[in-house]
Amino acid sequence: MASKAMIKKLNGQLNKEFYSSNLYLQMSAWCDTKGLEGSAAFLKTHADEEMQHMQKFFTYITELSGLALIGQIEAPPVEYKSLKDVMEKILKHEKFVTKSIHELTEAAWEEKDHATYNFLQWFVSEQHEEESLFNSILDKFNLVGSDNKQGLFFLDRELGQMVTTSAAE
Ligand code: OFO
Repeated sequence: MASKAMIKKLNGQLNKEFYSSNLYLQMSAWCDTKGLEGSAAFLKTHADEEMQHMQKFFTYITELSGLALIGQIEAPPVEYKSLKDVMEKILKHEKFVTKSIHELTEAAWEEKDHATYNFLQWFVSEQHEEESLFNSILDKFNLVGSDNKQGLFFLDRELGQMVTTSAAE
């Protein structure tokens, strides 16, 4: 059985996942207004994934007979300098989430809460994958250079294709 302190921490993470979803959805809206339709679709799919992460915490807390608490969620930023700026901010945010998941995992280990420790392992892997994904996207931006409009066009198209590919899997 998870402690009250652990339920509180899990609820904290639930709200971070909610914020992640809102952040990526807002970024998707920004991309749409800039004609970056591939990136908008990619980010919208990513926002949906974050909502699924939120739901995983919601379900787990409920299974523990805890009360899942949706708190006040901060509004995400609305303006971005460029698509590269969006991707840099995502990577920074994902690093923040990774740190938070690792702190939770360490707390579960210290409390000998094996079920929660086990539940969190999925998120440890997921964070590793997400950081690696956004690192590779940023590598491509660095390859084409920030002022290369044709490069941006192809990157946007590639991001859009990533949605089609993952939907087909
Ligand atoms: Fe980006 O994985 Fe959840 O927050």
